[in-house]
Parts: sequence; structure tokens; C-alpha cells
Amino acid sequence: MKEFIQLLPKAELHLHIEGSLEPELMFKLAERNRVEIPYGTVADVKEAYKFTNLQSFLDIYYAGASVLINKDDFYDLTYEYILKCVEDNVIHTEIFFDPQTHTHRGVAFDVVISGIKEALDDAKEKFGITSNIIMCFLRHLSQEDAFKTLEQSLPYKDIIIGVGLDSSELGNPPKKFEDVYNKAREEGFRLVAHAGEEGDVSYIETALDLLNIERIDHGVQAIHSQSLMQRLKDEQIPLTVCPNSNIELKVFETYKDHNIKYLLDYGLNVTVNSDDPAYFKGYMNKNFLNLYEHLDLSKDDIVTLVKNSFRSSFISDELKESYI
Ligand code: ES4
Ligand code: ZN
Repeated sequence: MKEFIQLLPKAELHLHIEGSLEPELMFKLAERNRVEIPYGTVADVKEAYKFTNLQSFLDIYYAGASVLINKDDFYDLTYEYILKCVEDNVIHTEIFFDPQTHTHRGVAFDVVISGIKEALDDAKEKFGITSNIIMCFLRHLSQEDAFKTLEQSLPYKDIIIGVGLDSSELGNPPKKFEDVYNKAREEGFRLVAHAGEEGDVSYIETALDLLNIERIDHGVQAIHSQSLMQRLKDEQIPLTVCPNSNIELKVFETYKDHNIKYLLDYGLNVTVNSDDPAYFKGYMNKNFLNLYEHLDLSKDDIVTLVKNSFRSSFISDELKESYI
């Protein structure tokens, strides 16, 4: 099965590039940029990566991102993730970045996007890996701040395909960002949002109805509403599920409790993704392998999940045909 997973060409639709910062690169960049980090060794870092919920992770994740200062740092970060894609046979990836995490520290929007973009251009040239970039608004910040970020992104509209919404879900419902999503839609951006990771079904419903999103990031809490499950099935709205993440952040207590197999069997358009792989113990293949080992997914299930990713991606219809 390990070989089967390895050999399948895969697509990833839910990956925070800042969440692919491996401890080794964090140390290297901390030294290069003379940034203090609260860890002495890689073992210290691993010890700190024990999370109780989403917020306990986010605190550490934002602290880790402080080593990213220059364009080269964003290039190296992205290129290292691309090498993992090569290793895992991921041939298309749609990556999130969080502009506000950087602009709020005085790092220019252009530095961030140009470093990421250059690495993705090299990925296409060297390995044939295709990609899209989605920028996320941090939902713990104000809508006004999201508007500023949207404004900053407009010169890069041909590079950034869509907008998303991430960070602390509870207490920051989709409604808070209704106006900025309307503006983003008018500007031609594709729309996604994290919903139903920790938040209840109302977060998913309002993300669909008020923000008009095309894909739901996570969405695993949908299981608590029969009517929502039926709607997701009827409309085949993609769910970008991140199994390792859900286990590490205690959304489900153990792998055996994860509901992805149920969602898939129900007929939902479910995909598998790695979210923040440097923090959640593994990239794409590790997520698939864990599903096989703990939830008894069949080869057919895995093929369905992979096909779902390609059909739910933001690539052109022609490219989609060639991939599926
Ligand atoms: C995130 Cl797992 C998760 N949830 C919400 N926001 C995030 N940002 C990075 N990883
Ligand atoms: Zn995420």
C-alpha cells in the first residue's frame, strides 16, 4: 500500500506554506537573519510541538514564522516544500500564505509573494509541478485589516488566484468578513475559507451563504447536521480535509475517531491534504498512509480521494482533463 500511495500522482489543495517550515530551516534562517528563537535544538522544537487545540498551535506557528525576513527566505521555504512534493509525487499544489503574519512585522508584501512565486516557477521548470497561490486573511484580525491586505494584493492579481480565511476560528465567524469577500469576488478572486475545523455547522453554512466560497477548508464538523450533509453531497462542494492536522490539534481524539471515511462513503467530495506538515508529523503520503493504517481505506477509496483533489482544484479544464 505504501508503494501504491507513493506511485499515485497527487494534488494538494490545503497547505500553509508557513506551516512547511521544518525546524532545520528555522534554525538556519534564525542564524542567517539573527532572529532569536526560543529553542536550542531540533529536539527542543519537537518537544514544543505538542498541541491541545488550534490556538495552542497557532501561537507556536506565528512565532516560528518570525525567522522569515527576506525574499530568499520565502524562496527557500517554498523550494523545500516543493522538494517534499517531488518526494511524495504531488504534481499539483495550491498553497496558502498569510500576508498579515509578515506585513505586521514590517516585511513587505512584495518580498513574500516574489520569493514564493520564484520558487514555484522553478518548480514548474525543474519538476513540472503546477501550482496556484491563495492568500489567507487572518480571522483574528479585523475586517478593516483584511481590506488593507486585499488592497496590497491587487498588483499581484495575476499571481494570486484566490483568497482564504484562516487562524482562530472560534469567535471569528465568517460574517465578520462578508464585505471583504464581496470585494474579493468583484476583483475576480476565487474564494475558499477554513470552516468547521473547530467551529460548529453554522460556520460552514455562513461561509457558504455569506462568503460564497467554492471550497471548504476542513469542514469535518458538517457531520453534525443532516441537512448540511445532504447539501454538500448534492452540490459536491469540496472539503479539503487534513487528517494529521485534526489528530495533532485534537479535533478527533484518535485516528480511529476521524470521520473522513464516513464523509467519503456518504458521497461528499472529500480530499486529503497536509495543512502544516512540518508541525503535524508528515506530508501528503504520510496522511494517506495513516488513513490506510487506522481507518482501513481501500485502494479505491484512495483513488477517489486523489481524483477529487484534481477535480476540485483551480486548474484549467484542459489541464484537469489531462490530470484525471
Ligand atoms: C491553520 Cl490548521 C489551521 N487552522 C486554521 N488556521 C491555520 N493557519 C495555519 N494552519
Ligand atoms: Zn489550514
